[in-house]
Amino acid sequence: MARLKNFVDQDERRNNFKKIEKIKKEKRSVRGRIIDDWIIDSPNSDLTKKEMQEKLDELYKKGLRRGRVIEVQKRNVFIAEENEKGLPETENLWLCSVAKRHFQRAHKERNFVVVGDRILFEPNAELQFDSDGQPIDTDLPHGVVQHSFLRTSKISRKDPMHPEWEHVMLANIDLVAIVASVLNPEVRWGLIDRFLVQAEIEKIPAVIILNKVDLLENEKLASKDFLETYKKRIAIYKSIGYEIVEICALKPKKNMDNVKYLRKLFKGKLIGFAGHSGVGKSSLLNLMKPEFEQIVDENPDIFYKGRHTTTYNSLLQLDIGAYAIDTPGIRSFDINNYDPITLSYCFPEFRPFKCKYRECAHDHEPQCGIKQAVADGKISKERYRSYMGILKGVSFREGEGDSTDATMIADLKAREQKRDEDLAKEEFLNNEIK
Ligand SMILES: Nc1nc2c(ncn2[C@@H]2O[C@H](COP(=O)(O)OP(=O)(O)OP(=O)(O)O)[C@@H](O)[C@H]2O)c(=O)[nH]1
Ligand SMILES: [Mg+2]
Ligand SMILES: [Zn+2]
Repeated sequence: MARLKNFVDQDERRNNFKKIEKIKKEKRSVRGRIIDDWIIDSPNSDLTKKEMQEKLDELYKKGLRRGRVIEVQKRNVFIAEENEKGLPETENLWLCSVAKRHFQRAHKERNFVVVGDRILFEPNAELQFDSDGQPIDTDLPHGVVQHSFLRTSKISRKDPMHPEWEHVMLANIDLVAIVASVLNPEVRWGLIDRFLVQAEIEKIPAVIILNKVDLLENEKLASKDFLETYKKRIAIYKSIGYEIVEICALKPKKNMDNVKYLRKLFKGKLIGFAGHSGVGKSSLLNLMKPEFEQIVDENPDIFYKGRHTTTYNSLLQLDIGAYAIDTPGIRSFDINNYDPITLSYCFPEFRPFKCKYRECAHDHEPQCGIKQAVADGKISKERYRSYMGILKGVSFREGEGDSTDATMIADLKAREQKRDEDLAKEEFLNNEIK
């Protein structure tokens, strides 16, 4: 949900036309000039810690302030000023644009500025313009983002439109909540595995939240086979040591223990919520008492329409003493290609087993400790398959636990078709009886 609405006065819009043209011209003129002082604490700089602090103190003296990006709307960045402890004060908001000299970089990087980023901004009373060049009228004080701090962690994927680009989805989080619904839409274990790999790479703790467990009681939706596989999967993740919480966001009173458990787990952290659209990320967040309710579409069939209810990433303060980033559901989650050693490390249950060759990809190599462990039932076949899928770069397209748009939509369509056929059959029978 967009945190703040843009109020555009139609008449003023026309009057500002000339101003906008002028600004566009200025923007064009800075292209071609590369001044890369975006990351203020870049690891490439040879400043000592003390020198870095002096550099920062100088900037603070000049009037720059520290802030946290809480929402990005096209070219506008909503910032919450950080307090002494480095925590964002979400009641102290600023509407900022990014300094023009960084535009060159912004053109090349999709995720130049991401929700969760820590930045330095300069208070400034200039009028702000949206991506269509329209002025924005808000009560918020204005500023210009001058620098960003290096991200301490991130969850990213390959940009679905440009696989060679990285799409950073979450930045500077302390915990990633991987949210899936058990059914409607059906849990995609492969997607969970890919999120876990990203969390392991970045050393971010993760919790798997399985929502909509109420649907497991519906025999039409949850067959015996489904339930069996489902229980087996939960046991697998638990045995590896991952936190996994089953919940029903619609009936919190019925599973208060788990709600309380999550509240305790979340306390004092910045949690990034990630998962498919319609799995209940916003519904879960609402149980954590956010500063304002996240919009949830009550229509249980929303996921059939492939439309997102949450449309922007946004950082919220929670009443339980934590922060959360709500994200719009993703359709596909294709991660970077990793070499076998790095990828194996991201499967913690693989770590105790040794192979003959250090470079072993655990594929066709002889005397492979991992394959032996799979054969001995010490590593689950399912997770091994996930590993192979990610290694070969096919897991997001085919195979078990797949989570692409294409398969998800095909799956939903097949179910819709079956439902229509059942209804037609019922109708036909009713007519026959008459
Ligand atoms: N049966 C059932 N439905 C639920 C539960 N939690 C949420 N829902 C429904 O699932 C739908 C999607 O919930 P949201 O919270 O909007 O899902 P989201 O993950 O935020 O979706 P996006 O914002 O599109 O990414 C809504 O219609 C909710 O009412 C649950 O525990 N059980
Ligand atoms: Mg949502
Ligand atoms: Zn091996």
